[in-house]
Amino acid sequence: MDQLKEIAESLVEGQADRVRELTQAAIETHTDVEKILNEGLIAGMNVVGDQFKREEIYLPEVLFAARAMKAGMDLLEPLLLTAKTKPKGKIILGTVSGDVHDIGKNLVAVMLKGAGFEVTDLGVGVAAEQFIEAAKQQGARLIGMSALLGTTMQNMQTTIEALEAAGLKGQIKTMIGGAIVTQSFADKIGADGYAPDAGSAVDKARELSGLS
Ligand code: B12
Repeated sequence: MDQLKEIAESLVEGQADRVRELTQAAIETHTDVEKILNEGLIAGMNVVGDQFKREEIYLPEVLFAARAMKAGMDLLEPLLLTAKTKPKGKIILGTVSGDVHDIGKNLVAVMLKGAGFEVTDLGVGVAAEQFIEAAKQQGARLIGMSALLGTTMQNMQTTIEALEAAGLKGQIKTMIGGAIVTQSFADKIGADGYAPDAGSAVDKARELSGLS
């Protein structure tokens, strides 16, 4: 079977050890790292997302798949981080309050670091004040927020409103993403930018930092 397809299928089956083995083998045979990520790991996670939506699988299976994804990501991350460029600016990143989904946010962090950004990742369940405090402390001009739940995406707006109340909107820009987020939602809540995936998150961060 095609190597990348096998990674995707093993991820869907939640076999972390197998995903680690296959990812290592793909790296050793010089398969393009972004191809391993997109056509192996992310492709597998997309299948998991569809199956979960159709209720063909349940949370435990999703958790196993998430663990398998992490096993592969741990190997790819150092390779994605071989930054060829000098620092491009600072960004504060996190998943909003009430939300534990961090796979996509972690990918965005890896790609941003790879592109030369200095990333402070606050992790998951990050409150508005934490985003703003960190940005002030680090002198970052950009905050990136991730949300995957209908019930937590409003928390992105809370951060933007808090920035406005502190007189910092415009000075500190906001970029949002996550499977549930759309450009029209970003427009509605007054976010400065939206990106649908980790690759375009880098382009958007460059644009918002005045680097493109
Ligand atoms: C894995 C997963 C989980 C794992 C998370 C593990 C982890 N460490 O992240 C676990 C099992 C813990 C989980 C729990 C839950 N989940 Co869940 N989960 C998923 C699943 C299957 C995949 C998400 C994922 O990792 N995708 C892969 C990554 C790479 O994609 P991504 O996150 O979209 O990120 C990309 C882009 O969006 C973008 N991006 C992401 N963040 C950012 C940030 C910025 C700044 C930018 C610019 C871009 C960007 O770039 C990324 C890379 O390309 C989705 C299904 C789906 N289709 O999304 C459901 C899903 C998100 N979960 C869902 C639900 C309902 C839940 C639970 C409430 C279930 C429950 N009953 O308990 C809990 C909530 C827990 C909580 N409080 O957060 C629903 C949400 C529905 C909704 N509209 O609200 C979904 C959509 C499934 C479904 N169809 O029902 N889940």
